[in-house]
Order: sequence, then C-alpha cells, then structure tokens
Amino acid sequence: MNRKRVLVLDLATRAPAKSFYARVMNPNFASIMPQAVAAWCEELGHDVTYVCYTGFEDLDALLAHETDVLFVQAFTRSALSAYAFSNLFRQRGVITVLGGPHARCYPEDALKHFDYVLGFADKDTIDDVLRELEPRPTFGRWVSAAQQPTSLPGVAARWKFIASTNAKEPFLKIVPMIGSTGCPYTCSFCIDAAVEYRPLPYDQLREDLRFLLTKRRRPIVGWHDPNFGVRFDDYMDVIEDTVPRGRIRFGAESSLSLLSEERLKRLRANGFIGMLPGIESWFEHGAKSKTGRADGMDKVRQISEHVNMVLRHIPYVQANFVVGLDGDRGSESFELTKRFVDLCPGAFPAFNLFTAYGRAAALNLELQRNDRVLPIPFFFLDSNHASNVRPLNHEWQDLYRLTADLLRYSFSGKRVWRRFAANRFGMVARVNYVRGRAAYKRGGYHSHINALLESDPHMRPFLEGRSNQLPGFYVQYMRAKMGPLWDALPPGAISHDHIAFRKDPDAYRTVGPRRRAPRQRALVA
Ligand code: B12
Ligand code: SF4
Repeated sequence: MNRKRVLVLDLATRAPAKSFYARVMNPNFASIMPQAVAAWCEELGHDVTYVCYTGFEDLDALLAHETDVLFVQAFTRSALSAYAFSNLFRQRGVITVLGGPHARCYPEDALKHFDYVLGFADKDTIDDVLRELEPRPTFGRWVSAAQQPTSLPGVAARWKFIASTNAKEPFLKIVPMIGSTGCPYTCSFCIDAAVEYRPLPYDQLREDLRFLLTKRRRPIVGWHDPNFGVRFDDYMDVIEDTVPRGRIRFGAESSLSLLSEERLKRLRANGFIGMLPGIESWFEHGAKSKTGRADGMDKVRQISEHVNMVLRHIPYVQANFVVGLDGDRGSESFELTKRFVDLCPGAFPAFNLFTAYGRAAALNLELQRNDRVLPIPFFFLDSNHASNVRPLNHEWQDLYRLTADLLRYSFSGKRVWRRFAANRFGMVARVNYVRGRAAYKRGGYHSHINALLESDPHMRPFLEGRSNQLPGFYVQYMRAKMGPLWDALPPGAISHDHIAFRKDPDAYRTVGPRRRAPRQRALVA
C-alpha cells in the first residue's frame, strides 16, 4: 500500500482557550484512542503527525499541515470544531475520518461532514479505511469493527504522543492508560451498558508500567476504564507485581459500591491518589451504592460517611452528581446535595446536567419517543453548559435557578477554603482550588440562562420544545467562543436532527447482544 501522510487530531477541548484552568486541565483530557490510531498508522508504515488540541495551539500552523488523511477524535462538545477542521481540510482534498464519543452518539450527523465515521475501531478497521480512502462529499461511510479492540498499543508505542501532550502543562502530566473496555452493569443511561466487559491483556499493562518507571520519577497514571473496580484483585496484582511501592501514582473512575475499606487500603498502598465515584439520586432505592433502602437525608449521611472513608485513604475524590433527573423534585435533592457538600468538605463535587447523547444509551430512545429531547447545539452538550432533556418534575427556570444556587453554594469562597484546608494544602488542594473557581463562574452562566428565560421571547418556547428556532444567545455564544473556527463551519453544521435515534433505532449499532445483564449498580461510574 502507498505510504500516506496521516494527521491525527485529538480535540481535547471544544474551542480556542485562554484561561489558566484550561492550560492546566485541557492536556489532561487527552484520549487514548487517537494515540492508539497514530501508533497503528505508524505500524502500518505511514508518516504520522499527532496533535492534541488543547485550545492554545496555533490554528494557522495546524491548518497549514500537509497531509493525505485527517483522523479526528471528538466528544460531542467539540463536534462543531471537528466539522470546521474537516471542512477546511476537505477543501484541500484531504480525506477526513471521525472517531470517538461523538461518532458513536451522532453518526448520522457526523456523516454529513466527514468522509468516514467510525464506531468501534481496531487496527484492521484503520487499515481498511487507509486502503480505501475515497472522498465522499455528500454523505460519508460508516465503518465499525464488530467489537471493542482486544488489545491496544501500549505506553511505549504511544510515548512520543503522550510526552508531547504532557509537555503542554507544567503540573500533572497525566499518562492515560486503560485496563478494560465495557462494563458488566447495565445502567440505562450509559454508553457502556450495552458493551460487554472485557479486560485488556494484563501482560501489556505490566509492560506499560515497567516502561513508565524508566521514563519518570513519580508518574501519574489516569485509568480510562469505564469502571475500574470490576476485576479489582487482578489489577491490584498487576500493580503489586510490577511497581515498587510509591513509584507510580494512579487515578481512576469506579462506582462507590466497589470501594470497600478493604479495597481502599489496598488502593492506597498501591499509590492511588484520585478516585471519581458516582453518587446516585438521593431518591432512588436499590443496591447501587450499597445504601439499601435508605432515602433522602439518611442516604446523604450514609454516602457522606462512605465518601469520607474513601477520603481517609485517597486524597483526591471527585463525587459525580447528575442534576435534573426524573427522580428529583422541587428543591429537596439540591438541598440534600448541599448537606453532602457540608458533610464531605474534602470531596470535589462535580455536577453534570442530565444529557441524552444521541444514540449513547437505551434510555435516550425512550426520552426521544416521549418528546423530551431538545435540539440544543452540540457545542453546549458537555454535561455542564446545557441539558438537552426537558425535566420531568421541574420548570426550566427552577432547574437553572437551583443549579446556579448549588454551584454558588458548593464553590463559594468559604467552601473552597474549607475544601482547601480539608485537602491539607498540597497539590490536591491547589487543583481543587483552581477547579472550584471555574465551577463558581458556571453558577453565573446558569443564572444568565435563567434571566434569558424571562427576557428572551425565543428561549422558553425553544427549551419547552414548542419551537425549533434557536435563540440568538446560543449563536452569539458559539461564535464568540469558536473564533476563527466559526467561520469555517460547513453549511447546516450548527443544527442536528435531535430525534434521529427514534427515527431509526437499529442503525449504526456498535454492539451485539450481551451474554448477561446484571442490574444497574451505579448512576455514574
Ligand atoms: C474515561 C472517560 C473520561 C476521562 C478520559 C477522557 C478521554 N479523553 O478519553 C475523563 C475523566 C478526562 C473524561 C472527561 C470528559 N468526559 Co468522559 N468518559 C470517559 C468514559 C468513562 C470512558 C471512555 C473510554 O475511554 N472508553 C474506552 C475506549 C477504548 O472506548 P471508546 O471511547 O468507546 O472508543 C472506541 C470508539 O469510540 C473508537 N474511537 C474512540 N476514539 C477514537 C478516535 C479515532 C481517531 C478513531 C478513528 C476511533 C476512535 O474506537 C474505540 C475502540 O473501539 C466514558 C463513559 C463510558 N462508560 O464509556 C465517558 C464519556 C466518553 N465522557 C463523556 C463526557 C461528556 C466527558 C466530559 C465532557 C465531561 C466534562 N463535563 O468535563 C469530558 C470531556 C473530555 C474531552 N476530551 O473532551 C461522555 C461523552 C458523550 C459525548 N458524546 O460527548 C461519556 C460517553 C460519558 C457519558 N456522559 O455518557 N472522560
Ligand atoms: S454507569 Fe458505570 S456502572 Fe453503569 S454501566 Fe456505565 S460504566 Fe458501568
């Protein structure tokens, strides 16, 4: 096959950036798959350039890059920037390929703007695309492997891509690793509920850790596993076999129910410094986080005790919440979350707005069928800037007011300071301080949306699903944030068919039937 010039672009953020927070955090949002695709392309004999776009790169230099094919990875929040990049490169005859969460969630839309859109991808998929490489100006081609890859290029093969991304920020320099794909649980809102759990080869992980020990004095590894705790003992064995105590620090996402004190002791001994457990709704019963039938304030107390126990062993804990769930009513769940914030001063609370990402999950089909999903532009779909699901038990104004109030409460000077003190003034304290200030500003953003619901006659009809006319606020906001990428958007890019899943539920499937389906265990892993 001809040797091709390949540019791999990981959009770790949605637009050009300026803030200190973005400089520190964005490089740590880099994904594994673009690095894996770059490594595979090299193994296949192509000339590869990899760029992690963190919002600070020189766009002119990036766009001037001579290449035959452009691979882009995008979350939905970066979809518009991805479309703009694709448009500009296609005008120069470059073939463009999209992969990642946006491609899996909104393939029918992405196909309007890319020559190829990928679901699951392995080395063969990439090879097939590179062998074919045909321009498809009207509608791209959907390609997917039958399942998640059974192995991925290790840290050594990805090292130069990791190092170039780490070099963009001075503090954390997180090395992304992954030990498994899919999840054995079946939370109806989750993209991995339909993907069978499979560990990646343990020998590869050992090799990765050994390699890393030769590169950095005390590296930090971020595990990208959807649910790290599933085969807990196996992974702990791998680390204990390979890593001398304290030489590597780790962070991971895991459901709270998997974090018993026994396990936490082992995690601490093995260098785990960060955990991101999901907290379910205060009003749902069940075994999800081992709170049994506890409800409301009882559950807040139980979860707070559990999270404080995690904090006794792991210094960095981010507690993930979802705001605007169907189980929430009035201000009660918000008030309960405030009590949690009071009872767990050391945990960083992350508030995600309930979002239905296209075809990500079975629940989204039900929401689309019930006319509850809105055509909010992709740019705002990051679980922070907008919810695209009409709330069941709230008016929009109440939801935005309560969310703004919760953010202001959780990230007020007093609570940021309490968190700083509870985090004992070290690196964790500093990271939480910077993140806390950024989160406080989002309170102002939600208040602004709330005010627009009163003052902008287009806002309420749009958010209530009575009109598809996009309020001017959204357009102005995107234009201001996207800068030069806004002018490069292809026609029709800012709107999408928000009920495409309902129209054709079986299209673009990336999973076969599961062998088993245990019940839901955690809201956000
Ligand atoms: C680990 C993780 C993170 C990590 C690492 C993120 C990263 N850059 O990879 C952290 C904590 C940093 C993170 C941050 C965020 N995350 Co996150 N995260 C996940 C999680 C749990 C696992 C993703 C993963 O790595 N899977 C393993 C890989 C191997 O599988 P895969 O992603 O399916 O990839 C396959 C294909 O998509 C394809 N592919 C993937 N990338 C590429 C790239 C190319 C070029 C090609 C060709 C193919 C390809 O090949 C892979 C193999 O088949 C998922 C939820 C889940 N359970 O999956 C959410 C998820 C991806 N995150 C989500 C969100 C919303 C976010 C944030 C916006 C949250 C926030 N408000 O800050 C940020 C955005 C970060 C960014 N880069 O823009 C959403 C994305 C929805 C969407 N459509 O955008 C998900 C699906 C969770 C959800 N709410 O449903 N996240
Ligand atoms: S939310 Fe977490 S526990 Fe539930 S299916 Fe997804 S990854 Fe698994």
